[in-house]
Amino acid sequence: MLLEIDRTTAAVDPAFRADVLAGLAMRPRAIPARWVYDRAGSELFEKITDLPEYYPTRTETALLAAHAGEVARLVGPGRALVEFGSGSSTKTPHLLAAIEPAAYVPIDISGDFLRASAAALAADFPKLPIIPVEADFTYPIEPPAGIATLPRLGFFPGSTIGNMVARTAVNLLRAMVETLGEGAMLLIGMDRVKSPDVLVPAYDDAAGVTAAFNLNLLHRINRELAGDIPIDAFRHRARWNEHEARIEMHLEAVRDVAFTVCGERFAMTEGETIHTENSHKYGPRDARLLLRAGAWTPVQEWTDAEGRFALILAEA
Ligand code: AVJ
Repeated sequence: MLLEIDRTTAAVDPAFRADVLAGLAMRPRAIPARWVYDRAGSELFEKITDLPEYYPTRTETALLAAHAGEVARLVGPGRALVEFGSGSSTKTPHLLAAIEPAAYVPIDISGDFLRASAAALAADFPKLPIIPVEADFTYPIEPPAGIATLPRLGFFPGSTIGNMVARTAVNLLRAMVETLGEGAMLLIGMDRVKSPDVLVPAYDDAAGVTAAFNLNLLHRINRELAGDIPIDAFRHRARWNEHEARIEMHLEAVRDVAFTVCGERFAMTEGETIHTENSHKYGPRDARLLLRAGAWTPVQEWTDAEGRFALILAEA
């Protein structure tokens, strides 16, 4: 029998508490994006990927479907495919079918998601050794014994790298060189700089799913950190920051508001925001420069007809 963890009695996550209390005390206020992705947040993100305004997922999936054969030719046979932040792994089947790797190693910080998607893939690829690793991939990871001697191809789709500021992104790319080892290659998805007329609606959709995704952070704080934040005092904001070339998500106070989190009092004035997520966008040169700074050499790249999204293959 498999028992669910009882979340209502679970202890306060000290890292969540520390990040929220420090972030609310900071000016401007900001809470790291990783806390938006609890179970409810991850489910809302899955819904975002189906929205008409949110082009990245379907554009990247189409690129993979169209070019997986060419990727296979460039990376060669017999590699272990290591996917970083595999989540629900919806894009992976295209790649697995084309490159026929010697093993598949999905790495994710959320064990729940990891096991469910590994089980689904196992049904479709019965002969493929699947070795899930529950870990934080922002640090180098000791590869599992099953792939110790295999050359590796890293897969980092979804423009997840866009969540990070350049310094953090470079550190992560360098950690990936360590994790993937000698002769490694990396297939990475990066969203491109484009008109704010396309970008802003992608992060502020008409159906309000992205708003619910962002506001979920306040619900989570109330639930897990004994908060009394009045949710209706906040609205979702998506802003294009031209200077930083990124979409920023904020929670904006629509009136003066005071609340308590973990026994600490906070007051915000109307119009003040809590910065909750960044989504950096990269022009073609920016993308290649970031990869080089992260110790990777770009080999080949594919983009859609409108140049919205890029899939880049690089070697260590
Ligand atoms: C999961 C970070 C790639 O930046 O496009 C989408 C997150 N947030 N809509 C992105 C997100 C709001 C997404 N990433």
